[in-house]
Amino acid sequence: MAKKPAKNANEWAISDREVTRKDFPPDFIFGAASSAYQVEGAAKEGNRGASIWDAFSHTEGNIVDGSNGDIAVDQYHRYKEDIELLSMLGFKAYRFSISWSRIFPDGLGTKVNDEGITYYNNVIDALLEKGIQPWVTLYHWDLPLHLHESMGGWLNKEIVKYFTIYAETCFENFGDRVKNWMTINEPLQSVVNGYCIGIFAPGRSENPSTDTYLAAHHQLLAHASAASLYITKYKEKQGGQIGLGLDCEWAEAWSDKPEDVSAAARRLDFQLGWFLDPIYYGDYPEVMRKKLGARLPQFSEEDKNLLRNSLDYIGLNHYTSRYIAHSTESPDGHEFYQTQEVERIAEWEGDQAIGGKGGSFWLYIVPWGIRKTLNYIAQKYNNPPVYVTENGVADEEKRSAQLHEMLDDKLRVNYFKDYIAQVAQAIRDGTDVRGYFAWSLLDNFEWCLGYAQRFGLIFVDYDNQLSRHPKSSAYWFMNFLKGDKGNNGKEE
Ligand code: PNW
Repeated sequence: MAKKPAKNANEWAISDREVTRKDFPPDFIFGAASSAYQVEGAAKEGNRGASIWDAFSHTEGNIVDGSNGDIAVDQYHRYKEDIELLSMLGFKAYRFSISWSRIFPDGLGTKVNDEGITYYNNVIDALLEKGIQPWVTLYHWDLPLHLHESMGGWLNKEIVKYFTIYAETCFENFGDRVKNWMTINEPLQSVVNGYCIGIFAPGRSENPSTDTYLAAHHQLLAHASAASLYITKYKEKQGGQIGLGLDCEWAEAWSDKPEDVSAAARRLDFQLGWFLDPIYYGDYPEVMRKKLGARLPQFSEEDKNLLRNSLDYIGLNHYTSRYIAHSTESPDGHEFYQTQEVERIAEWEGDQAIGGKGGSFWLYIVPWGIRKTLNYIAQKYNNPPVYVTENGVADEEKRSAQLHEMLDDKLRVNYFKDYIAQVAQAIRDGTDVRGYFAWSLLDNFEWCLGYAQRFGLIFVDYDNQLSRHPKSSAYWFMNFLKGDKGNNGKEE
């Protein structure tokens, strides 16, 4: 394959000065994000039912360091301390998720667990007391285990009904105070890793060529059902908005050859179009229908009606970018990439990588990729409101590092500076970006990678009672949010 000349980073530089809060409109919202299973712990407290992640993480061999989320970073007991930290750093929003099995322990929706309601009421009230908006995700991958075991979870269409009951229970109980909802976080990661590759709960890889698309189909229908219910019954009364959280790497064509250019476009259709085309255009992208044929489920007219206008905003989770080349034999191996006929390239032997290496094997630092992704969404979907609901990087592995070294996270400070500058540029390009959430407030349980991968602005000392220590990146945000930094130190 012809080597692509590496892009010159300067080509994408926006300005010599550091990004400032003033590069964003005053009502642009800055927050930090987390999810229930990754931070709460208290797995057996408060009458919580088990989720698929409890079962998955307790099965030997599934989590690289043999850990699980039983205790996680104990936010269940320490939410006040964590909200105090958010407030100290100057964040105006906290994105967290509700654990479905705290609200309905078996998922069935017959009896609400009052202890779960009380816990989230406490969190919401504590946030509001500090002037921090609660941004609530209803589903961040922790399906009640009973729903999986008794009926096949996301593979059964009945799940749509149970999700809707759960969602409505949350709107009813919390919607007087919660004005920003997200139905589902990253259906793509949850179905590709959960039903094709098998490295996420529920750990299935038996029928990748059908289950993956079926599980995604039901997540879309669950989104549409819950979001339409909110929009028709609660939105006006409660005055809030509801969105869907989608992850997308930027796909940069490996070369100017037509087959690579169309491979990159196809890749974006398999990442974003998969979920957005049904909502904005009434069906899956044509290229998916063509390549998948009967393996791709169909929408009924009723489904299409529910999907249409089922979004007030798009939540974009963005971390990294890849070169994409056409390939009929994808070295990524898995069915999902084979079907797409793409090869994802981050580094090529002897060539320059697409970006610097972040602390996770999959994460390359490509700030311009977020601007391109935001502009792509604006152009393809008629400039809808977008919030960047996750963006961040894991620390470099430093096994023998001292605490003070771990706290001086220069890599992350630079990552945030450069990515946030590109978000500001996307706004100047005309995209309707309205907010930005850093992933993550705290180091936490990074799914199958356990606790070794630290994405936090705040260090959690797993060897010392889970004590919290803000890293340099937390202080960078604090200064940035005060709006008193930048312009090379000079005031405007
Ligand atoms: C997101 N990728 O997952 C999740 O929403 C978070 O819960 C998670 O902690 C965070 O990103 C960091 O990983 C992703 O391979 C996992 O491109 C993998 C990818 C993207 C997002």
